[in-house]
Amino acid sequence: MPKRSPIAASALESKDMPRDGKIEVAFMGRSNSGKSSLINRLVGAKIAHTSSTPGRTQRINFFPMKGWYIVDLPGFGYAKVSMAQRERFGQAVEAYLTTRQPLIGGILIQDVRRDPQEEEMMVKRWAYDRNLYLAVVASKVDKLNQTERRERKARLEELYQGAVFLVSNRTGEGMDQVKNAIQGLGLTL
Ligand SMILES: Nc1nc2c(ncn2[C@@H]2O[C@H](COP(=O)(O)OP(=O)(O)O)[C@@H](O)[C@H]2O)c(=O)[nH]1
Ligand SMILES: [Mg+2]
Repeated sequence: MPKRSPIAASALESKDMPRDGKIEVAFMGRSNSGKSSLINRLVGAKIAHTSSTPGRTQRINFFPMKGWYIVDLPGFGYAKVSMAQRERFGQAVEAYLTTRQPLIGGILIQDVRRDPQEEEMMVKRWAYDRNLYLAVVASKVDKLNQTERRERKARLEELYQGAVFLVSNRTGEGMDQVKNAIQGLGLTL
């Protein structure tokens, strides 16, 4: 994999975000859910920082694509940062999700073995309220056997009340579904 492509912007406040009006798709998920790995897989390059230490992504990062941006949002549910820090990320993310004009949709990533919690449901509600596209992606499917996969897919689709794509960032399984969803928005990877 190529090492890194430049980040166009890394911001907490809207004044530091791109102003070129290009479309944005936000990648969201709990820390350690596999968000950075998914971004890297989709792009085919190590642009997002992956780590076994959760909570590394603390700013909103904009990765330039062909005429649009992948926006890597800080992972939610990370306990080891201070309350003040958490507040700050939370507010920045909320402000971004509720008001950002170039934003047309999101990819919500979660570990296939977990059930969605309050934060995931908030993301789902946010997308619904703004009438934005949302793809729900369940990662780490390589950790499950075929029976477990079927069970988890059914359970997650019931909880989310919609389609859930099962993927492995390790093997690449299921990646085409995510690519198709992005291409379905008229965007090129
Ligand atoms: N087995 C497996 N491990 C994964 C997968 N996706 C991510 N990981 C691992 O989970 C950890 C967190 O991944 P990362 O992409 O940094 O998650 P982030 O915190 O959500 O950005 C790392 O150790 C990854 O190697 C996957 O699909 N399968
Ligand atoms: Mg990350």
